[in-house]
Amino acid sequence: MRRLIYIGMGVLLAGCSSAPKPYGALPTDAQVQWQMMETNMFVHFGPNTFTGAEWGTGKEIEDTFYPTDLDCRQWAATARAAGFKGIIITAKHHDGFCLWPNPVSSHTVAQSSWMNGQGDVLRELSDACREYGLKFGVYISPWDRNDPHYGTPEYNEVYRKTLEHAHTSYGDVFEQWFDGACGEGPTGKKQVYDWPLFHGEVRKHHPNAIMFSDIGPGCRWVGNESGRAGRTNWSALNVTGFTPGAGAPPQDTLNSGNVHGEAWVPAETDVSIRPGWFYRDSENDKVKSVNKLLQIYYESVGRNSLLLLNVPADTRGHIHEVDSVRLMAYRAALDSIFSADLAQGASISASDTRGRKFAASNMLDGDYCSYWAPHDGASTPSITLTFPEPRTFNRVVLQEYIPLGQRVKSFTVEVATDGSWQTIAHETTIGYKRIVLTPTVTASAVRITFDDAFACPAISSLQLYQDNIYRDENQAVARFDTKSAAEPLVFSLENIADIAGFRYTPAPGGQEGVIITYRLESSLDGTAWTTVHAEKMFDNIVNNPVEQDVTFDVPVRARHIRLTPLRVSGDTYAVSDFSAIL
Ligand code: FUL
Repeated sequence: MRRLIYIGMGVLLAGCSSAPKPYGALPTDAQVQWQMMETNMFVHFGPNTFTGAEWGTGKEIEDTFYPTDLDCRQWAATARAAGFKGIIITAKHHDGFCLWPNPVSSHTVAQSSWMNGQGDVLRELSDACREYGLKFGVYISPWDRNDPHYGTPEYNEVYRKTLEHAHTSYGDVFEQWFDGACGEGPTGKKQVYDWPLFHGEVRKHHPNAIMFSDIGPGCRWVGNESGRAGRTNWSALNVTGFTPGAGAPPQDTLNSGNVHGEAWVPAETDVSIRPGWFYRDSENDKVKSVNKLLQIYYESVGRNSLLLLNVPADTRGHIHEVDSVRLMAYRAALDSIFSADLAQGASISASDTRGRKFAASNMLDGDYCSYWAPHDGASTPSITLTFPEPRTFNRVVLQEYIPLGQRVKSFTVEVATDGSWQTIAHETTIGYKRIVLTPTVTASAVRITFDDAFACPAISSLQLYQDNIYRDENQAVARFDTKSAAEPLVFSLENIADIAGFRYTPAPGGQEGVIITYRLESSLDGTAWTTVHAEKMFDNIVNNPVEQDVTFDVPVRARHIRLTPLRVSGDTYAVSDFSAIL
């Protein structure tokens, strides 16, 4: 009888402090390690660097690729100084050209006269990554416009061998990028990809490599190329019945994940520091500003996503100085924002704690593996930070302990000012990391209430910062005119002039409300109009809704230009800039 009582007490005590049970889809260790990298650098490099194309045709001669001074150590030094943890290189883009010699293809650096056919970009980059303590990853496009087998079942074996060669020649590979793009069109070649074969090949050589595609399995596309993860962003995704590419879930699903998704497939936000993915001299003055890069950081890393920022190499084979200087300024800005955690030195308490091991103080100890958790079933638990003296901040960082799954559905941030509580944010998901942008407040205490969760919250970290650098340009969205889909835009000069082209920039805010195709006319008097372009498209604009500069074949003499949208993503559109280029 006594023994039974002891055993009973033992169970009771253990129950008091036992760890919360995991909930829902869970990450592998490799996925947790990957997410902790937070920011990586993408490098687009290949024949397009020399032709100015975004998508090569596959017919480029091998000599097209001719970097005059390849320096992968400079890429690695730049990446490291900018805080990236790894580099992913376009080893083979859609044009099929391989940046490393391999026997599977006859369209590689070995067939070019660069370094007399002895060059190997993957060798140089993987060595440089090792030297600089960075991880090395590869983008190898499934879509191939050069390989004669593409569109036949034989291509799957060709592609497997390509993967095999790249994955067995350069040491560890932390990420394999499977791009879902295919521009073959309805009458083009159709390739039925053997995904299990490809995944098996990567897994065989690098069991911990994260495989990117629209639907994972390691991580998923975030659904746009503009650097924005969903404000609600679940790392779980329903993948059954979907394939990468045309068979992928809708882009807004990729952007937010699925609340009860069956598999852990966190979002990776890929975006370029320039308008295009490949280097062009003409874009040297269009490298994203520090402010824009900070916005991207907040809307990717700060929304439970990894950021993969593309910094293309130029025709020398260098990261161009405009980009590297910008990256250093971006790094300095992040360092200054995130140097002083204003939660440190505060006293912290919780409305409920499941045991000493899960104390609220765990959120302030800098150790991701220790976390606060309340009892199962505690309703709307909260944590409160109280400062010795009022503190001023505008960023609230929260991290869930994701080995237990993504659990929090919504939370509220309140601050105590003048003795009363006021709400400054009400948000949904947290995940690995959430950075909430709040108004600047000076408060004597902060309270975070977990309004809704699928299982008791498990919170690793709570931090507070003051950002005096970032200006939220999205606040200005309301300033932009919203127009109905066919309403034209008119730009008028003071006098008649030779107009070289025009610029159109969609309002910030996403893929909705973007002009896809248009008619462009000119006029001397604003009454009689002459067609310049009867129907033209802004290529890739829905995925990448950035500034578009369109140059006319010959300058147009006019005082007015008029753009009439023919196809718009949505019922209305909003514009931040429409103007003539002289
Ligand atoms: C897209 C590609 O089509 C672009 O060229 C670029 O490589 C981007 C990262 O992925 O799907």
